[in-house]
Formats: sequence, structure tokens, C-alpha cells
Amino acid sequence: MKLRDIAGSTEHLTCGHRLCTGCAEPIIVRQVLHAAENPVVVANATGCLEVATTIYPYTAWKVPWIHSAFENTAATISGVESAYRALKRKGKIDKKINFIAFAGDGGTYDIGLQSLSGALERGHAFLYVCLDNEAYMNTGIQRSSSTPRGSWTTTTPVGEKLVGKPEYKKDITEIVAAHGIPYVAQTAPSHWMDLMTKVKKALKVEGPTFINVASPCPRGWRSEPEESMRLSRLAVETCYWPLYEIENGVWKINLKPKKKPIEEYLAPQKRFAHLLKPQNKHIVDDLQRRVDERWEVLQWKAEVSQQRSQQKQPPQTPASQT
Ligand SMILES: Cc1ncc(C[n+]2csc(CCOP(=O)(O)OP(=O)(O)O)c2C)c(N)n1
Repeated sequence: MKLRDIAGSTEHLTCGHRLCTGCAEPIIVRQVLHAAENPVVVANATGCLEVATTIYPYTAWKVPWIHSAFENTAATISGVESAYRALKRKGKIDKKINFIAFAGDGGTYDIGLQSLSGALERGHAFLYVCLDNEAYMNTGIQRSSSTPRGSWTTTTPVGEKLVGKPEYKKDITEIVAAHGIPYVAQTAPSHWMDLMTKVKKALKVEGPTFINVASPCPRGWRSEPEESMRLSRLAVETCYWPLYEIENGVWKINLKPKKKPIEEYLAPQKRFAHLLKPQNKHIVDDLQRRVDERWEVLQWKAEVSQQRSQQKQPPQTPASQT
């Protein structure tokens, strides 16, 4: 895959949408759609991407696209994919089509989790892309279960009683991995080659696949619009957001950076400004400790699962997903 080829290929999400300046979501969507080799059908949950790209009577999408409620994007795309399989069985359609769902962290970690889990378990062939901007941004920056500990949001204010969100971020990538589906990955738009390679891989799989993408949001992260890709890179380089994939139960880390301290990621974002005051140092230390611990466990999982696969004892995959 060469940059020149991507630059020359058709845009499937066009300019003219009304996403904020510096929003990573359209960059991610364009990277995903450029990586797709077959025609695609997209289901899109309610959220920033949906509202800002389809302001009636306009649309920025050049692919078949269906809006779905906040809670059931995975069910919607499963239905579309089932209809496609039925038409194929009847010989009414013979071309290869890929099915992609896009949803924010609110639609994935929280409200859409049940339908996502169901669709993964049923084994539909689709790619689910979570655009993780770590809060309910479209409705005014409310906390989600993806919001990191210590972060300011409008529902986790900073004051005497509360110093941002008290709870840790939920690890949806691991929750999805626990479904035993054939392909799960985590990536970031600053690492476009990693992102696009993962999309290509996922779309080749005959079964459910999931990619979680870090999606910087200048409005909600209280950061400068031009900083978004640098923040995406810092998320990876601090190991806050490791680039890894799980292919048929085998964990692989795609980039092992020279780990930078978590402050470098926190400092440019005003949602964490209070954490840099001396009295809140314990929260930064706690975040660092957690990043370090999780990075260690991830490396251990990659090592052990790779050893197992080399011994030709891959974890069992249900028959419906082989
Ligand atoms: C069942 C339901 N609850 C609440 C809402 C209101 N709502 C619309 S978008 C949104 C937040 C979306 O957040 P997220 O999925 O993280 O996407 P983002 O807008 O941040 O990209 C909410 C709460 C809704 N449309 N449906």
C-alpha cells in the first residue's frame, strides 16, 4: 500500500460534512474506506459522525449508508449482512460486498454493547469500527465508560468533591476479544499504515471483526485542533493506547515504542489540566501505574499466545466462526 495510490483513489466520505476542525473521525473513516477493496455497505450509529455527515437534505457519504439507533448498530449491520447472504444463496447477487459498522464509544462501550455482543456471538461477517473519543461528544461531552479516570467532562466536573471521573476506562477491546471472534485490533489514525493494514485484514475474514480506533476530539479533549494527530501519536508512544491485534486467539503487539511518560499525553489536553497540579499528582501516578501494568500484561499475553500457536495448540474457535 503506497500513499500515492491512496491519494489517487476515490473518496467515499466527501468534504462538505460538518464535523469540527481537527476531529479525527472523518480522517479515520476515510482511511477505513480507502483500505476497503470491495464495495461496502455502512451502518452508522447516532453520534457526531452520523449527525455531522448527513444533515438533511445532504449527505457526505458516497457509499450505501444506513443510520441506526444508538443501541443497535451491530444488529442493523447483521440484518443487512443476513439479507445479502440470503440473496447470494438464491443466486440473485454474486458480487463480494463488505459490511462495516461505525459507532462512537457511547454507542459501543455503553448503549450498543448488548447488540454488539449478540452480533459477534452469532458470527455475522462484518467489521465493527469504534471511534473512541472517550465521551458522549455529540450531546455535550458527558462521561462514558470509555472516559479515562481523572478526566474532566460536563458530568464529571472538577471541584472540591470530585477531581474528574473517578472510575477507570473500560477495556472494550478485551471484552470483544473474550467473544473469541477471528480478528480484534486496536489502532490510531496517526499510524495510518497500521490502521489500513488492519482494515484490509479484517475485511478478508469470513466472520465478525472489531477494530477500536483512538479518535482525538478537540472540543471534548479541550485541545488545539492542529494537535489531534500528535495526540494520537502520543497515546501510542506513552503506551496509553497500544497498537495490537488478536488474530484467531493469537495476540500480537504491532509497535513497541520507547515508552514516554503519561504526562506527555495528558499535558496538551485541558480536560486533564487539573491533574498537573501538585495535589493531584497521585492520580497521574495511578494512571502511569495502570498503563505500565497493562502494557506488561499485554506483552505477556502476546508472548504466551504466540508460544502456544507455535506449539500448534491454537485456542478453540467455535465452528460457526471457522
Ligand atoms: C437510546 C438513546 N440514548 C441517548 C441518545 C442521545 N444521544 C445522541 S448522540 C449521543 C452521544 C453519542 O456519543 P458517542 O457514541 O460516544 O459518539 P460521539 O458523538 O462522541 O462521536 C447521545 C447520548 C440517543 N440518541 N438514543
